[in-house]
Order: sequence, then C-alpha cells, then structure tokens
Amino acid sequence: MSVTISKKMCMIGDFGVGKTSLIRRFVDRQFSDQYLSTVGVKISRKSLELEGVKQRENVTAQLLIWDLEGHTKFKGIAPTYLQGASGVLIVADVSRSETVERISEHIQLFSSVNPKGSIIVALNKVDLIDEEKLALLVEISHSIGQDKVIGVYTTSAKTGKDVDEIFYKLAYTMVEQV
Ligand code: G3D
Ligand code: MG
Repeated sequence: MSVTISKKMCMIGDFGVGKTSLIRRFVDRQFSDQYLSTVGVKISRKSLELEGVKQRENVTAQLLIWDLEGHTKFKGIAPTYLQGASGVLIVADVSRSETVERISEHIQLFSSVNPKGSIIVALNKVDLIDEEKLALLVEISHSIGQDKVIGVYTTSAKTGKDVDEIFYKLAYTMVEQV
C-alpha cells in the first residue's frame, strides 16, 4: 500500500547562491549557466518514492518547492513565503563567505515562523573552491547550525554533487515529522 503526502519546502539564501540552479538540477536534471529569472515566487513540484518510512509502508512524497525568483525582495514576502513550510534548504555560496555568515539569520527567520520545521544547510558551488577552504567553511557552518540543523551538505548544482541527497534527506525528515 502506498500513500501520498504533500509537503511544502522553501529555498532560502542570498541572491546568486544557487537556489534556483539546485532546483533545476534536481527537478529538471540539468544545469544551465544562463536562463532568465522572472520576478515573483516559483513553485516546482516533484514526486519522490520513499521507502522504509511510516512502518515500512511506501510513501510518495509530493514536494512543493518554493523559490524566490530574481530580485524579489525577501523581507516583504517572507511571512507568506515561509508559512506552512515543513522544511527549508538554506543555501550559501562557498565562494562568497559572507553568504555563509548569513546562514544563522536564515535559520532564525525560518524557525520563528516554523518552529518544528526541518532545516538543511547546503554549502553550494563546491566545484569552485579547494578542499582546505571548504573544510573550514563546513566547520563554521556546523557551529552556526548547532542542534537546529539536521545536516550540512556540500553541493554543486553544476556537477550534481549531493543535490539529490539534500532533497531526499529533507523529504524523508518532513514525512516522518507528521
Ligand atoms: P539564486 O537562485 O540563489 O539567486 P542561481 O542563484 O541559481 O540563479 O545561480 C546564480 C549563479 O550561480 C548562476 O550563474 C548559476 O549558474 C551559478 N551557480 C549555481 N550553482 C552553481 C554551482 O554549483 N557551481 C557553479 N560553478 N556555479 C553555480 P550566472 O552566471 O547565471 O549568474
Ligand atoms: Mg533564483
């Protein structure tokens, strides 16, 4: 027997960190260096078959992935954008350390609206920096996230590294949360 569970999840992170690219890699299986972003909120859907949740019943998770397009001002739209989300992917760009420093603000904001929501941190664009720098940023991110974050992942929308992993991990956690 299989059940379908719908879950809203959001992407949060500074402009240009790769939120839309991660969705495109995961949902459309592609990476593009050039595409036009429109203004507003875009919601992508993706169904995932999850095994071994809910007493071993197979579960279909229908993810509704919310993303801010282009330069949409996050501050004004945040409450509507975040409301009802069971989880969030907080994305930073490892080639711009200021985006990593802002992770804790994003965690606070999301938690204030959804105290029980699941949080995953994606340190994106790992194809751009060397291992040593990356190790340091991972360490910093772990200390920022503390107990609120269920995982810190190093991703690349360009190569596809750990992209499926972050969405699946979040989907599993959101579904088990019910
Ligand atoms: P955003 O949705 O968070 O604002 P985008 O970010 O997904 O629009 O990505 C911003 C820019 O970063 C894009 O380049 C995109 O191609 C690039 N990018 C996203 N993820 C990665 C990655 O993992 N590795 C590399 N090397 N680049 C990435 P442009 O040139 O269009 O600004
Ligand atoms: Mg975008």
